[in-house]
Parts: sequence; structure tokens; C-alpha cells
Amino acid sequence: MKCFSASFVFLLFVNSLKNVAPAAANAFLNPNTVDGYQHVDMTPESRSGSKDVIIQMFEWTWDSVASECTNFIGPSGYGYVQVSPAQEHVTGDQWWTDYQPVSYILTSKRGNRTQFSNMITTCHAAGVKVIADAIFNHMTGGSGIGVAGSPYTHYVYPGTYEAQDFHYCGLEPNNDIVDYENRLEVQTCQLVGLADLATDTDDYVRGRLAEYANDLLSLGVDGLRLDAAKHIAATDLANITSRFTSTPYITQEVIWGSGEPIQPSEYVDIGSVQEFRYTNSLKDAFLGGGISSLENLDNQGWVPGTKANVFVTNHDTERVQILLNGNSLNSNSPSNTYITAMIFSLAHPYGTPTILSSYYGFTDTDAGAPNGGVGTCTGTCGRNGWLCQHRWTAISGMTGFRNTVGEAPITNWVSPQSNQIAFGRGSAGFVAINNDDFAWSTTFTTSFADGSYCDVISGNSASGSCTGTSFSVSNGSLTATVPARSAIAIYTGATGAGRQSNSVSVAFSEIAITNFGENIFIVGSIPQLGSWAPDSAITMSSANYPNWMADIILPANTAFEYKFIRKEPGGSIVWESDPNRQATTALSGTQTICDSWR
Ligand code: LAG
Ligand code: CA
Repeated sequence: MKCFSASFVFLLFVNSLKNVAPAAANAFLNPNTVDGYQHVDMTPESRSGSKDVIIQMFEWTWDSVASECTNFIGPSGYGYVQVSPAQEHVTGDQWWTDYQPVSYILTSKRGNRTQFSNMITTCHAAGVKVIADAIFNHMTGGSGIGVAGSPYTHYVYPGTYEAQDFHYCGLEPNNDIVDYENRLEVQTCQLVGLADLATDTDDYVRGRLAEYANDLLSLGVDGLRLDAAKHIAATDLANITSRFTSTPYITQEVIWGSGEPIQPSEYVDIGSVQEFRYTNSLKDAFLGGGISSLENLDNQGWVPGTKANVFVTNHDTERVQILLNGNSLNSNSPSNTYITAMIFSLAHPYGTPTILSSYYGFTDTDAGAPNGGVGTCTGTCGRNGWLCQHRWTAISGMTGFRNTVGEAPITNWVSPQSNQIAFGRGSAGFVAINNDDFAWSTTFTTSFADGSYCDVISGNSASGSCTGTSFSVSNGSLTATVPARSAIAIYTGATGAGRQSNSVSVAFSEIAITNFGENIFIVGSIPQLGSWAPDSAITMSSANYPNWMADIILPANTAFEYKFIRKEPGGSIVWESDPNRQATTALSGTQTICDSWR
């Protein structure tokens, strides 16, 4: 997404070349010799080839991130992992203890300095870059002993900061932020009671924060996510980042709020900015506003796409934090909208997409990582409470799509209804998203060469065949049925014909929190799933609780509907909420379907 800035600079060059001899002008106009624009913004693309997709590995331990880089993340083509904060923090089971730094010793719940360093080496070897979450705005809200053993009190962190290094804004009771329409208050008072560093007046503080960042960079960290950036004046942040010993990718958390004076655009010269208006707009569009409004996102007054870091949800919005203005689609959103919105995000050129990979935790928004923080995934599903969104078929498939289409513009956009959109990316990718409750059958116009392509939403290409649906393109025409509340996507890197066979083995996995004596079953529209009769529902195993699992042989290439039901000790049955879930079996082989109770 450097198109805008590139062509802008290009025009400036053209204007300044009017009096230059033609040969020299051509040399200037060759993009390979016009170096200026290529390095002005450190978007992930410019640091990572075409691989720009970031996975936020929320709360994963360093050892488990390292294994996952080798086993899945690298081979799947993701560009970056964004990991949870590495510095010493306060103790406690809650995930948010990480956002209360005690010292800059690199020991956290997720591992020590050696493990952190090894993770970076291992991920780099797998072709994956690492973004660290760094906290410059504040220290803790109280007193105690940190996870690495450092004692501290609110405002005194021996060896790191003394009381004189903090703001005492004097504008509100307890110096805590109340009024988000007051710039000075947002930047010099305390965010939820957290001791606020004097990043404006205290040169020692600026130097110490740069030293913390430079230590991370010295270990090979490729990028930084700057937590609570809105709470630090952009000029202060620019001073701190100017002291960095290398030029990492930077993404800044500047949560836009209606009526607030501090604007995300103030921070674009420092690096990328997380565009929360995108997050909110996707939620509104997919939950009823209509997705046809999402064609051109670079004209909404948001930060330019070249500077935007975007996501369907992050760790905060998934937990609907009160600190946030508005919220997001989440894995328990209705009608498959969480997945279709992520497909959109990976298909659309606006911004650099981050995919959250997280854990089941919506009933307790404070809950820390399951399984001691050791991330576990099998096949395309999570285990032990983890969701492993980065393993879901559509997400890894669309990452391949994005890597292939690169910066190609949107082509062949159609939207016959407000909840049906389809578009190409140059001649290398094509996606159709149906956010209606009924199937969409039509013939699309694409810029594809004739051939047989794999749908990367229902499967992928393996050994020259498609494990899911395949589509043929002839004279640019693609005739397809896009299932209700789903999508289809093809790209030139995933080709093959579908193989016919009679049956497939489908591994169902449903995350459901149950009480003792309750059991989860699956029931559905086809005889193999009990033809909707609860008495004929298929038992699921709780051996991997809270994943309830069943491997069921189903007829190949068959559309069906299903739901999970909970049978209670007294014999009563609780059904999942409407609508029915829908799926189509693959043409052959095995298939995994991952759901969570709704
Ligand atoms: C961010 N945005 O500006 C993070 O994305 C957000 O997740 C962080 O808040 C916040 N900055 C501070 O880094 C999280 C939790 C808060 C939690 C805070 C500090 O959302 O709930 O506050 O981290 O751990 C917690 C308690 C508060 C308490 C505070 C201080 O929830 O009630 O006042 O700790 O003790
Ligand atoms: Ca501040």
C-alpha cells in the first residue's frame, strides 16, 4: 500500500523534470532509481517483501511462539508475529498485569531474556519477523514485587525511576484521566491509576525509554507496538524514537474518539497508527449497516492506508474494555461475521492487517492465558482453550492470497446488494463475500487466465488438487455459488482441480464451557448427523476440554446445516442460538471445522 505516497512523490518528480533532457528524465522516472519514496515509511511491506500480515500471538509463551513459527507461521507465509510485552511486570493471573511495567528486565510470565532471544532467532530462521509490545507511557498502579523479583512502590522503581520522573497533573482527583476532551489531561494525567512517566520534561525518562527499546532491538526485534501512544504527546514520542539505534516498524495505539482533540494523524510521521475507526466500521457494516460501503477506505478521513495498521479485533476490543470507544466483531459474533470480516481485511488493500490469535475468555474478561501460556494448536483448530485463529483455513488461505496479490489495486468490484461484494486484486486474486442469509449464485467477471483454481476459504491447494471447492475460470468468467454468510476466494498461487471421492472425514471441534454432568452433541440436517433429532445427535468427546470433539464420516461435496446442543443431567436440551451453522464437505480427504458455543 505504498501506491499513494509513491505516485504523489512521482508527480512531484514529473513536475520538477520539465527542463531535463529526455534520457535523464527516463532515468529519474524509473522507479528503481527513484529511491526517495521507497524508504520514507517503514511499512511491513517495505521490510518484509510482500509478506505484511501480522499475527498477534496474545499471551503465548516465547517457547511456544518459537515452535509455532517453525511449524506453521513461517511455512504459511505470515510476515510478523506481534507478541505480548517482554519486560518485568506486576504479578497476578490476569492478562493485563503485563501492561504494568516494574523494570525493563526481560523476564515476564512468558519467559526470560534467553527464551525471548531464542524465539526471535527461531522465528527469523522461519522467515517471520517479531514485533514487541512496548509500554512507554506508564509504570504500575500500586506497590509490590514484580515477576522478576524487583520491589517497587507506586512512583519508585529502584534503579529505574524515582518519584521525580512522573507526572502529577493536578487536574483531577488522584491525578487520574477523566476528561478525554482535554489534551493535557489525556497526556499528563494517569491512565487507570498507572504512574505516568514525565515524557515531556524529563530527559532521563526519554533516554531510559529509548534504552529499553534499543535493548529489544539489539536482540533482533523488528518492530514495536507502542502501547497507549495517545497518552504521550507525538512530539515526545518522536524525540524518543529518534534515539533508536535502528529503524523498526512502529505501530502506535492511538484510539480515535469522537470529540477528542488528539488525532491519529498527529502520529503518522513516527510510524504506522492503529486505525480503530476501521475496526468499528467493520463491526457496523457486517452487523447490519451493509458491507458495500467498504470499497474505498482511503477517502474516509482516516490515516492513509500506507500508515494504517488495521484489525477486526485486538486483545482489548475482544474483551470490550471500558477504556475503548466502541468495540469490535469477536469470535462469538453472530452469523460467521468474525470470519467473513477477517477475509475482507486480508483481501482489501487498505492498511496492514493484524490477525488476533487468542483464547476463549469472553465470560471472564480478566482471565489470563490458558494452559500456562503454552499455545497449542492441532491441524486447523486450537486446543486447551486456545483459538489459534492463524490456523483457521480461511485465514491462512487469505494470507497466501494477500502475499500473492501484493499491492495490486481493486478490480472488477461489484455489489448487487448492500451485503454482497466481490472484487479482484489485479489479475492475481478474486474474492466474493456474502453477508446475506441466502446463497448468492452468479457469474463474476475476473481478470484471471483460464484455469482451475482452489477456493482458499473451504480448503487449499495440495499436490496439484484442491482439498475444498474448486472453480474454473473461462474467458474471465467465474460461475459460482457463494454460500450464505460465507465467502469464496481464489488466487493464482493456489490451483488445481477438485478430486472426487465418496466420503470425507470431518473433525468437528466446538469450544464449550460446561458444568459437571453436561455434555455436548452435534446434530444436523443430514442422516449422518441425526437429521435434526436430538436423540440421534452424535456424542462429542471432552478429552480435550474445553474443545469438544468428534470425527464423523460424511458424504463428500455435500452442503449441510448443523448445531451443537448441550444435554443437561436432568435430560433437558439447550440448543445453540440461531441461525443454523452451514458447511460443505470437501471433495476428498479430511477436513476440520472449528466452532465455539453461541
Ligand atoms: C492500553 N491502551 O491505551 C492497553 O491496550 C490496555 O489493554 C491497557 O489496559 C492500557 N493501555 C494500559 O497499558 C490494561 C487493562 C486495564 C488494566 C491495565 C493495567 O485494560 O484493565 O488496569 O491494563 O494493568 C488494571 C485494572 C484497573 C486498575 C489498574 C491499575 O483493571 O482497575 O486501576 O490495573 O492498578
Ligand atoms: Ca502520559
